[in-house]
Amino acid sequence: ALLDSYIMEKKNLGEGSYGSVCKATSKVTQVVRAVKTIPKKKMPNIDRFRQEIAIMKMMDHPNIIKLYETFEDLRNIYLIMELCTGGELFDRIIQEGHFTEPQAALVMSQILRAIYYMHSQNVMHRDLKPENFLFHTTESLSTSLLKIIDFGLSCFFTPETETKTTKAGTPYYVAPQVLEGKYDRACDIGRAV
Ligand code: PIT
Repeated sequence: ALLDSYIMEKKNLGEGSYGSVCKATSKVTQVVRAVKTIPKKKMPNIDRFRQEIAIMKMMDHPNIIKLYETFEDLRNIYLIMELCTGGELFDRIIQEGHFTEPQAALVMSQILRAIYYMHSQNVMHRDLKPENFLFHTTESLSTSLLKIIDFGLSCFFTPETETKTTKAGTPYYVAPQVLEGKYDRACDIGRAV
């Protein structure tokens, strides 16, 4: 069980649409991870959740959060993930007021690399927004890696042939073709089909 292998901290690392995340230290290796705790009671759709885990376990890219292991007890399911301490891209944009062109280029190239990789694995994210990119460390923008999080709305797709109809995403950011109910992977880059 989780409690046997990790020491969990009480303080929350972050709170998002994805639930609450805190730090935990492995008793064996002392490595510090992020743990997302999901109460089973609040789980509307177990199959969706299983798919989220399957997708995250597949992903292996420097700009996508890593899922290392999962635990389950009577009340909760726990996801042991890579620890990011640098906060959301959203907050960094607000703090800085504006980005220089070289800074924006660094951010965009990391985002596009992650999306290109995800799509090459036939996975679309469907909820990309500045809240769902975390900086790995608190170092400067130019030295800290960006990581995509929250695969709660992600799904598999069949390239070239399949169009999706499920309306998923966040109102302020969702691509127009998603609202129209006919879209493909291009919804992750905002472009209409
Ligand atoms: C961290 C630090 C933090 C939040 C998270 C990770 C959240 C990650 C996450 C990733 C997912 C997901 C839900 C939450 O579905 O403040 O290291 O893929």
